[in-house]
Amino acid sequence: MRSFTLALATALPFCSAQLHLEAKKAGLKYFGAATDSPGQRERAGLEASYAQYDAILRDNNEFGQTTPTNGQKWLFTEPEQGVFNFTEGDIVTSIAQENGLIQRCHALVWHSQLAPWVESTNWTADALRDVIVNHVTKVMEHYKGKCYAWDVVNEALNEDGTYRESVFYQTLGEEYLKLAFSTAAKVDPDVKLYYNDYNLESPGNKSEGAVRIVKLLKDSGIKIDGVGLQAHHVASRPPTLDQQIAVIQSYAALGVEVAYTELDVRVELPLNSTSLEWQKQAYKNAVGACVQSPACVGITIWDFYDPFSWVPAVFPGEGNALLWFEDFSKHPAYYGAIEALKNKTGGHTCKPKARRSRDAVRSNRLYE
Ligand code: 9MR
Repeated sequence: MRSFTLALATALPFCSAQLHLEAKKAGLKYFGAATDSPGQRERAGLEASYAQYDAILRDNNEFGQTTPTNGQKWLFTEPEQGVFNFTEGDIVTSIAQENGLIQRCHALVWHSQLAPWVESTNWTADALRDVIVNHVTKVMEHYKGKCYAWDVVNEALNEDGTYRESVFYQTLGEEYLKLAFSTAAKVDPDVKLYYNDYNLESPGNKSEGAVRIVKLLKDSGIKIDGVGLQAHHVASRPPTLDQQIAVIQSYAALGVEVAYTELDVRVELPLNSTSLEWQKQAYKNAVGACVQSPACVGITIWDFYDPFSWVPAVFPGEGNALLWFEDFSKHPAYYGAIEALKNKTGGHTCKPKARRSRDAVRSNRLYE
């Protein structure tokens, strides 16, 4: 494997490309990375890395877009009924505005990271309608003019395509989706309204569920502009390029746009050259599916720096799902993403520029 890599390396030109720059050349609106407000992302022992992290996030050639990973969620924005707090969300909005980044806003109606009062109350249908309308209205009014898109409803579907039994669905049935989207459209007619979920990246029961949601809204005359593919993939079994192109087409056929909203590709630990190569292919195929699909407007990775990823806490034994290792060297997958972007423009495949760091050698990484 190593001699193969070295042989390839001598034949290829160096990469000087960066993600957002190449994404724009390939016709996308953006390549972005979600980020957390400092209070949420802090990890003991990593304080020294913040400056380097901030510089990469603010490099407009690397990233042209950001999403707050947590700060705009219900738990933070309306922790008590009628009491709104935008402190966490505003931190990321300021980063976006100061650095000219497009902001995707996330997420208005979601069963998770919901303020406890919403779940612990036994609502009448009317009372919960008022709660949804008030939440969507107040949060969207606060961020009006500052978001390219809103994830209006997040993760409403089970894997088999049926509706998740959230407090919203149990009380209102699918009416809650109509209410959330129709309210959102009234508050800000200029922002793109998305349905966002995971495992929507290949055709199947769940993607058909998303198609049904788009149709439900459109048939009722309610505005929906996009389907967000979270794309939390697994390096050993990601969707193929063709599956992703086909499923994007199934959404596009309904007249909505598509975005990769939370892309990451988790790897079983410890890393090895095979799993890093799988990860590279998985990134390349996700990015490639977007650039090859006219309906796909952009790609967001769910943070870019491995230590700030949600993965290890939720999937023990897995990690390194993003594009920058802890020592800030880049994953092979970074170059997979660049290759996919350049393929669109006829650019050449390239080899990574940096030399392998001592750390990388120690952990048997083949790139950098
Ligand atoms: O990255 C987010 C993490 O910090 C939170 O602890 C977690 C709580 O569920 O949410 C993570 O982001 C999620 C996103 O908002 C919706 N799709 C799944 C993401 C990963 O869990």
